[in-house]
Amino acid sequence: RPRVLSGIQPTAGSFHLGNYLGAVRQWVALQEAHDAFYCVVDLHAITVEQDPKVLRQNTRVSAAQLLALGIDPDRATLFVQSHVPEHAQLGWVMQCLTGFGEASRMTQFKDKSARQEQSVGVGLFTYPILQAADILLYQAHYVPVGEDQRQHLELTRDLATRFNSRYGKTFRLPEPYIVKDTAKIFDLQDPTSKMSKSVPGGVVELLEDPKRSAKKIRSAVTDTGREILFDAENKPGVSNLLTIYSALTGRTVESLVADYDGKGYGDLKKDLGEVFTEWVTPVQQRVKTYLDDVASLDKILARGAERAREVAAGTLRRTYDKIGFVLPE
Ligand code: AQP
Repeated sequence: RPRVLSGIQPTAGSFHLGNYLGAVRQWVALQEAHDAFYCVVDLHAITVEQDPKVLRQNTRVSAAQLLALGIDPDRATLFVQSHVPEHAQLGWVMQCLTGFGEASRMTQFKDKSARQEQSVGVGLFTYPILQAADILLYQAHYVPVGEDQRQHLELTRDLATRFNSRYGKTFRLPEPYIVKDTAKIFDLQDPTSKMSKSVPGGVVELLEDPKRSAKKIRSAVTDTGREILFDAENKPGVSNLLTIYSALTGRTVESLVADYDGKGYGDLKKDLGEVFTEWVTPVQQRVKTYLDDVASLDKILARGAERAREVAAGTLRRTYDKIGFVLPE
C-alpha cells in the first residue's frame, strides 16, 4: 500500500475549518487504502514561544480532534512528533544539506516572521527543513496538505534528490496530495487571504461554541451584487462559503447554486451556520470523550509512536550509514 504522511501543529488547540477541509479530511479518506502516518507536530510548535502547560494540553486536544474527525488508530499510525526522536535527528542532516539562500526563499517564513511580534527564532526559519525530515523518514509517496504547503514539498523533493545523488538512492520523492476545491479555505472577513489561526476574526474554530461560529458565518464578508454564484475572482466571499457548504454536505456547488437561485446572501449564510453547527456538534462531543480519558488517549499515541519508530529508525540508520557515520553496534 502506498505510504502517506502528514502533520498538524498543536499550537492553537482548536483546528480551524481550513485545517480540516484542506488537510485532515483527506487524511481520513486516505487511511482506507494507504499506509498512513499522521502526527501532531509539537517540535514545529516551539518555533514560536509556547506556554508548557498549554502546549501539553493542546497536543492532547489535537490528537483528540484527529480521532474525533475520523482518524482510526487501528488503520493509521497516529503519533506525536517528539515521541519519535528520529525527526530531530534527520532534521539536522537535512539542515546540513540545505543552502541558506534556498531556505530564505520560503514564502511562509517571510509571512510568519513579518507577523511575529516577538523576535524571530532560527527554528521558524529552519522549520520547512524539519518538515522535509518528517516526510522523508517515512518514505512517503503522498503528503496530503493545503496549498500553502506546496513550496515546502518542493524543498523536500529537492533535498531528497540532492541526498540521493550525493550518497546513493536513499529517499523516495514524495508528491503533494492537494485537493483543488478545498486547497485554500479563505478568511471569512477577508476572503482574499487564507483562513489562518494567526489572523483571528474570520477563522472558524472547530472547538469554539458553534453559536459563535454561526455568528461569524452570518457576518462573513460577501460581495457586491446579490446573486449567489461561484466566481472565485469576482465573488471570493460567496465562493468561499459555497466551497465550505459543498465540502460539509457533500453536495455539488452547482446544485447549491441552483437551490439558492432567487435567494439572498443572508439565507445562504444562515443555512451554512446551521450546517456547520450540525456537523461540528458530534465532533465536539467525541473530542470531549477522548479528553475525558487521557490515559487511553496517551496509550493510543504511545502505540502509534512505537509503530512510527520502527519505520523511522530504519530510515535514519540507512541515512547515517550512507553519510559515513560509524554506526553503533
Ligand atoms: N486556510 C487553509 N485552507 C486549506 N488548508 C489549510 N491548512 C491550513 N490553513 C488552511 C492546512 O492545514 C494543515 C495543517 O496546517 P499547520 O499545522 O501548518 O497549521 P498552521 O500553519 O498552524 O495553520 P495556519 O492557520 O495556516 O497557521 P499559520 O497562520 O500560523 O500559518 C496543513 O496541511 C495546511 O496546508
